[in-house]
Amino acid sequence: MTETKIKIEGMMCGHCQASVTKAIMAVSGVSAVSVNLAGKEATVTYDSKKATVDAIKAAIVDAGYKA
Ligand SMILES: [Cu+2]
Repeated sequence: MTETKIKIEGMMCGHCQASVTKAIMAVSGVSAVSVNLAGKEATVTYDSKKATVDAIKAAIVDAGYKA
């Protein structure tokens, strides 16, 4: 498993945090997500054989935020 931190812009409240968490968890190969609202950062644990940072970032952008 690989752990990476991704900077996220545009989260304003707990709802945004939940949306981003859900979007990242939906990426195939992601096993854990911890979104820090105040720190504007997500810590993502994923299987590098199945998921890529680019795919995770794309999911964040699709959810309406900037990665
Ligand atoms: Cu919000």
